[in-house]
Amino acid sequence: MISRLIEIVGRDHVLTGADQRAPYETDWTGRFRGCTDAVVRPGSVEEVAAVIDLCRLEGIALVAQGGNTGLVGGGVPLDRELVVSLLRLDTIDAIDINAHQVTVGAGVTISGLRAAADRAGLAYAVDFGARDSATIGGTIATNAGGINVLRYGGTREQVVGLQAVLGGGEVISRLQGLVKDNTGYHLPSLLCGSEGTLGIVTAARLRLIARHAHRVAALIGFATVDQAVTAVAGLRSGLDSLEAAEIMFADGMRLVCEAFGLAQPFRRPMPVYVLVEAADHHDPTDSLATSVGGIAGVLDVAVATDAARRAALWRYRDDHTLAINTLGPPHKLDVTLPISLLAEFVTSVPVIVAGVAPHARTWLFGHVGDGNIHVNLSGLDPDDDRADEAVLVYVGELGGSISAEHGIGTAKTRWLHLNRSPAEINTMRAIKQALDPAGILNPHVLLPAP
Ligand code: 2HG
Ligand code: ZN
Repeated sequence: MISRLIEIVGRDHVLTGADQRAPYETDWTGRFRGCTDAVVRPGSVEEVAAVIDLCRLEGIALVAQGGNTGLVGGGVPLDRELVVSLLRLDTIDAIDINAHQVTVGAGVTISGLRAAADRAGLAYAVDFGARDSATIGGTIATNAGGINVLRYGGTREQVVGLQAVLGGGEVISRLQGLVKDNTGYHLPSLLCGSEGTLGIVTAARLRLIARHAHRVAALIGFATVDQAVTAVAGLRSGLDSLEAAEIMFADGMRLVCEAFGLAQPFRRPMPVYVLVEAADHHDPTDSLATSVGGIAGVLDVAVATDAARRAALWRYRDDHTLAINTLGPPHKLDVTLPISLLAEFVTSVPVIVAGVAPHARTWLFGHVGDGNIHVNLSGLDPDDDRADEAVLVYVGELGGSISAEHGIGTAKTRWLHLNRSPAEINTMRAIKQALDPAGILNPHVLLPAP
């Protein structure tokens, strides 16, 4: 098998040494650790197709991997799968200014694409903390969300077309960039969010957006979640340029400041923090200030217009993930709640967790603009998922989603039924069977064992 893989991609791109394989075998948090016999790094769609075809014929399971920033154990070889790394597919075609689109390889990072779009006077809408490592292919596989969903939607909304190799080795390709194209099932939408179970994305045609020359960020302190939610609703109505609205809490803020030696943003800690950013062709600072001025319950505000001060405010938010990881590999839950139940959820979750795992700590933060809260639990054994279950069952009872933007991976397959009916799960199985008849693509991800 190894020698046949070498024939396809070349000796340098089949990694078998323990040191070479190690970075591909463990996830970013360190919670999901697997092992593989080889990491194969194809350099073209033809090579991806040949690798899949070989695996299909030999009945060998594989896991596709981009920047390995996933958080649900969906991109590492937990069952000794072959790892197919897409990082070499890193070309960015010339930006199509007239179409506001670009075609890029699956291995291009979010930062790389954002920089290329910026040079052309445009922007890519999806953005989040792991931007320097996360790849286009991985973000399509997981339908990644991030901080700008409020204004531009998630990854699926940016994907105009895809090139991918399906489980049978067939290549499907639709990269012409036709925005209007009602010629049957929309396969890019189907592959987006399929977590590598239906095909491996090799390239994408992506929508670009206008680049805004003026940006302003504001960190606002509140006493309660309800006040924060009402404030964000008000900002959304009054401020077309609102791009992000993130929520943090006193304990997370303290942890970030302690972990990285940062000064607290305000003279005294706030129970709830909301970080907002607005971007426009004209300076939105006055509009933001007027809108914030009309909000009830604001305890304190810090406004940042220049890039350095905006970055300093965003550090408080982006560094939550890193700060929590300093406490050991966390359990990560990523949920969406109906916005009206957000305050109840935030109050109840630590109590629910403490009832099941008194030694665990609950950390909450997330994208308040779209109801997405990241629930991180520290102090738990990697395999002890009683607290995870308690939280996810509660999310299901509230009518929320057990995976907002990170995917189901291997971590949450057993709870898929909390959100999806037997008819839906059977439909997903039928689609999987049709597109990956040999069942070799990420076989332990997304769908629970029958
Ligand atoms: C974020 O919003 C990411 O920062 C990661 O989705 C969330 O670390 C997490 O739980
Ligand atoms: Zn997030």
